[in-house]
Amino acid sequence: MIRKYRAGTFSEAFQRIKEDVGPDAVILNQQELPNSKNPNEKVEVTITLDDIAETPPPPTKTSKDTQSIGTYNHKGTKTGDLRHTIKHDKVVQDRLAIHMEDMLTEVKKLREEFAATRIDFLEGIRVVRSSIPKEFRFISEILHRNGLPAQTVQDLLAEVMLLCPVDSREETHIKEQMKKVLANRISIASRPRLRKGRPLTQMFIGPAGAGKSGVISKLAGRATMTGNTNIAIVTTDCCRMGAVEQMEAFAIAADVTLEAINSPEGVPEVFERLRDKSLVLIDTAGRSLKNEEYEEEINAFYEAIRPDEVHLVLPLNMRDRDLEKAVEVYAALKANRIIFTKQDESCEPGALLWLPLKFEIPLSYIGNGQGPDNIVSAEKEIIAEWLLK
Ligand SMILES: Nc1nc2c(ncn2[C@@H]2O[C@H](COP(=O)(O)OP(=O)(O)OP(=O)(O)O)[C@@H](O)[C@H]2O)c(=O)[nH]1
Ligand SMILES: [Mg+2]
Repeated sequence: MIRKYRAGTFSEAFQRIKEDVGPDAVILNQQELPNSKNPNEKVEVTITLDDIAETPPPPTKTSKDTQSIGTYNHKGTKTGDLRHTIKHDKVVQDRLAIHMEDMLTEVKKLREEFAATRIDFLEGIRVVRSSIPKEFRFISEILHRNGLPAQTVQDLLAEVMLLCPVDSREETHIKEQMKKVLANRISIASRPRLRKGRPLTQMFIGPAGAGKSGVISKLAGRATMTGNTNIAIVTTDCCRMGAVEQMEAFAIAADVTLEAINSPEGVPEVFERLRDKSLVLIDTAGRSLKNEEYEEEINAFYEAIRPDEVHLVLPLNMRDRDLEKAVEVYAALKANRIIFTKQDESCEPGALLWLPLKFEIPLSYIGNGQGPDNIVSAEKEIIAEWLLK
């Protein structure tokens, strides 16, 4: 509600306002009325009785009275007439102060919430790391030590924890359950089947020195020992000095047929001769992975022979990243089985689990020494035991 007071002087107007309204009045405007003929209406003061003025009244100028009011106001001198102006400023200030206080409270609250969220987040990470119940820590350490990736270990632990409720967490029980879980995950190739009328053909490829020729002589030896003497070895590794001679020495000793093929063109003739064999093991040369000619050569032999199985031979003591790189290259060369050699020399057998899973190429054999008998068909339980040693 707005009211206007006219008086001869501002002092009179303020006096009347004070008498009428008391301290609640808020002065909106005050001005002189120079054109007024009435001596009792020389000034006009506009007030509002609402508590809050949306905007402060515009500052008044020029007149002596007004000046004096302004001076008073700024100096804060106590006069009954100025109380309203002071009160108006104070209301605005109070409002602003309350507003600022609200904002500060809000900012404080947000800061606290942010700090709490950050702590939760950090706690969350810590929980993941330290949430392995103490009974399972020993097995977690074994798996890490054996070269299994952290994520795989977490997954395995989660599965085993479900199988081992709180009242059955003895070390032997946990280990047994882990062995089962591991065995379930290990990827093994189906066993090769000999058939009548056509030989089973197994080709062996892989990096230089991986153990390809060794695997072939071990498998040939094992076959003859178990009564299958109708086998042959074909070697395409004819360029490397002494490679053929080395295989020849073995073939003579084991009484196994050996054929050497210089180029893919020689394949039909040789395989015609081997038509009645039950098993043909094909050796290849090991060359640098970056050698494109080598890739072409292996591809050309593959196309000419069309073997039933292509075994990628890799040493288990190779570093993880090198293993991955090798599989990337050789998978393109149609490898569909993985053989790990040098298991006896490796102290981190984790790749036996993660590599076949990652590339979806199952395991066939594992070489575990330099002796002629040091080869085993990949078995889930045996590998699971190695991973838990
Ligand atoms: N300790 C151990 N040594 C092995 C194993 N397999 C192969 N070796 C050794 O690794 C070396 C290379 O074996 P090879 O069979 O000649 O390897 P390769 O892949 O035919 O080699 P290239 O024909 O040159 O590409 C030899 O000294 C083998 O005795 C194994 O399982 N354990
Ligand atoms: Mg060789």
